[in-house]
Amino acid sequence: MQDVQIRHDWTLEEIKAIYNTPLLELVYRAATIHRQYQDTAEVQVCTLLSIKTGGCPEDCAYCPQAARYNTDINVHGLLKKEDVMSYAQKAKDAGSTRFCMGAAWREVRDNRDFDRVIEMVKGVNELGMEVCCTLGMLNEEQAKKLADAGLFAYNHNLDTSREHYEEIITTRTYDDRLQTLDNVRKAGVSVCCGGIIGLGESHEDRIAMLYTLSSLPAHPESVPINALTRIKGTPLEHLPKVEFWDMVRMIATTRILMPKAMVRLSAGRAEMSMSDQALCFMAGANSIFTGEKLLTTGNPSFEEDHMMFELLGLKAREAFKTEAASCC
Ligand code: SAM
Ligand code: DTB
Ligand code: SF4
Repeated sequence: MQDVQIRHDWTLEEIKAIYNTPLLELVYRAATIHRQYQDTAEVQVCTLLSIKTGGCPEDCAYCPQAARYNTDINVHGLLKKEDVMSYAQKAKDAGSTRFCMGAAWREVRDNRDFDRVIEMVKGVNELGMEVCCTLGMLNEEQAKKLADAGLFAYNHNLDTSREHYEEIITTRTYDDRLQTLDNVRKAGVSVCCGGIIGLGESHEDRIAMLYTLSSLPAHPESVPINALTRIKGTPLEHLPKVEFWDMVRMIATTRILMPKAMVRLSAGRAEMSMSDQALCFMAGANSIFTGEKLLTTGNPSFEEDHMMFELLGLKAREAFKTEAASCC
């Protein structure tokens, strides 16, 4: 039964009213929509791998991979395809259906490293996994090359509201981000785009980010919601920890605004109990990153997630299932 219209014209006032609904009522409403559009027994299981870590010229204030901050990460150049393939196979064997390769690049360049990433995309696609990349900005031609190699999705986050953005990143604009999303869309690649909470933004900023996402001509097929992982050496290391309840509120609001999207409970799971995560799934989250690492920080292990799925009666969503994810 799908009797709620998909809307692209939510107003800021409407989103504010949803976001400010008393929490249990909000969770109930989101859970109701979730049931109408998604198989609530299923959670998408994705695995991340940082294929090029650190040394990034950008100034994203949350990120340990920016060269200008003094952080304790294992900096390395582009991994070899064989190492990427063996990690992807391990992820597949552990039940993961989407493999996301991240590079600490400002943008994709037409060079040998990009050719190597194309080969990695082909290889992981041949494993029968949904391949995702997050490589920074790209143009339409580069997006098409990735699509031809078998790229399924591209992750490029808005991160926060347009208003708060300049407090966080000055080396590229909000419009640059929207342009990359448009280039990805034009290449026929599935869009993965969400943000981070806990960057010192206001509730209005969170609402404004959701407004931008839900006003896009097509909703992103995946919307990752990250809690800031506070990393020593970054300008945001001393910000307060994101309240778990704020994650629930954000997830539930996202689910109501974009019923067909996969809403991904992303960074922050390592600090959540199983019952915290269960409430996030109840509120409409239906995707996670699994595997002991996100890009540079810790995440629950495959084994812990298997136990959680068993306990909550969840099963991994199969790869390339499109009926609930194709957005209008
Ligand atoms: N360099 C590429 C880019 O920025 O587009 C791709 C990799 S970048 C690390 C991918 C995303 O990870 C960022 O846009 C941000 O949303 C998320 N991220 C990075 N550091 C984070 C942190 N400390 N806490 C939460 N999310 C973070
Ligand atoms: C997304 O929204 N979250 C992931 C993925 N897309 C690339 C990254 C989270 C990174 C958390 C900090 C780290 O591990 O470095
Ligand atoms: Fe570079 Fe991406 Fe980190 Fe920004 S988020 S500093 S672009 S790796």
